[in-house]
Amino acid sequence: MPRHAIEANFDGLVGPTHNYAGLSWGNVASRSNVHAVANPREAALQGLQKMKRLAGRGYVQGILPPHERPHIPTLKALGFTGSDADILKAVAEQNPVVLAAVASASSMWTANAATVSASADTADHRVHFTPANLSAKFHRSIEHVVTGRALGSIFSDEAYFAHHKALPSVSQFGDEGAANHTRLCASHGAPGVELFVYGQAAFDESRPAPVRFPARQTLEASQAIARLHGLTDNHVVFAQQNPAAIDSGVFHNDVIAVGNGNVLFYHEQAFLDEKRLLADVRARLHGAELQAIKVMESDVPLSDAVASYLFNSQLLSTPEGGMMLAVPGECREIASVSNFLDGLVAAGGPITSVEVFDVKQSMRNGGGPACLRLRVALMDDELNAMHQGVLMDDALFERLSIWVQGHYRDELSQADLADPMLLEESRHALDELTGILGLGSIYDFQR
Ligand code: SUG
Repeated sequence: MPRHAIEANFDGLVGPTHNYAGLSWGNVASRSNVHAVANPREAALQGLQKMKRLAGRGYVQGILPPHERPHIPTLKALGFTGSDADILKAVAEQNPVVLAAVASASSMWTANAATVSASADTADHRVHFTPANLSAKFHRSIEHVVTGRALGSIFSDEAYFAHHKALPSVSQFGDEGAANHTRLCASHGAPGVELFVYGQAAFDESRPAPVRFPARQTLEASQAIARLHGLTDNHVVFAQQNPAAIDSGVFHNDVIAVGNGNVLFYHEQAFLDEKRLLADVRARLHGAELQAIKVMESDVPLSDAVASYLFNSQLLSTPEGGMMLAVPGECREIASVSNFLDGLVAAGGPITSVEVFDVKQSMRNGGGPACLRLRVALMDDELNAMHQGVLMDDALFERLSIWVQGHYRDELSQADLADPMLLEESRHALDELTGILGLGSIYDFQR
């Protein structure tokens, strides 16, 4: 009998410096909204609404805090000196793109925060965490240190939880975390198979690779994480993403596929060798039967899938035994996708309902509902052992809504990033936040 377990979803709380800087080449939305004026307050409230709705449905919903931005220690490491205000002035004049990078609120997309392996799959039967180095993009490569501190603070009991350092921060070990990692299983507490989807084999130039946009996850990184987490061959499958999809704007696997339980929902162009992937997964499902739901190009063209973020949805088991697909609002604005979703539910398959979530502020930077969350499968005793202060309920929702209203601006442009007051406001807000969530001192300015 598998032990009882749940899947907790940890959403990244959007930070006070949320802005549109066009930093992610290969991410269509980020590039097309470059220099639009952002609304950090609305962004954070949209995220909180999403968390509240899911928590209200009985899902275990956690929060990961935003990071300190603009990140002055990174600017100091790059040779900027003087007071914080001097540093901001100098970088804004000399290299505004670097300022935008160290000011990005990108830690909100916690699907990229880490890879997490369930204790039912790992050799030592602990839950394993590896923060992603995110080495493909400078603005994201500075996230893993604070991500590691936050995860360490929340999952501190070494009897249940094991933490690893991020992989070496070079492109050959580029790691984008759970966005390229899907756990398939009979139930959350049962042994499962962890599917790692990579964009490129870094040390073998003879293998296919995208030509237009970068492959952000390498096979070598995925293999290293599987080793670190103690995943034996019968718990792991490595499969290559279709390079043509990456070149069409699918910069992470979670933009073209999502899985939950024994269901894998994906676009026909998702994988380089789909047949082999399905066979490899089926051979390791530990008694469960894989249900593959393939979406054909003739029903939903890849460009519509990318524009709507159909696959960047959360697929969640319902108490009635079905599954709910939590989609971004954009899915109802594109006819092919909206029609497909109606047909999907009417067909009477494993996906029994579709619910729409408004995360537009995040979507404009290429982050849908699934980008905003990190999944952690937890047995009952592991759930009890983690820090409870980050779990969403009505009281925390109220508290955090007031906190956002009190600290966040409702307009942020690129010029505002150099404002020393923005840094002050953010630090003040985050200092209060670690108190509300009971996380201790996780930020550099608190140490
Ligand atoms: O890494 N966008 C993020 C979006 C991440 C989405 N995550 C998943 N698919 N799991 C990225 O490309 C844009 C920031 C800017 O341009 O200001 C950005 O970092």
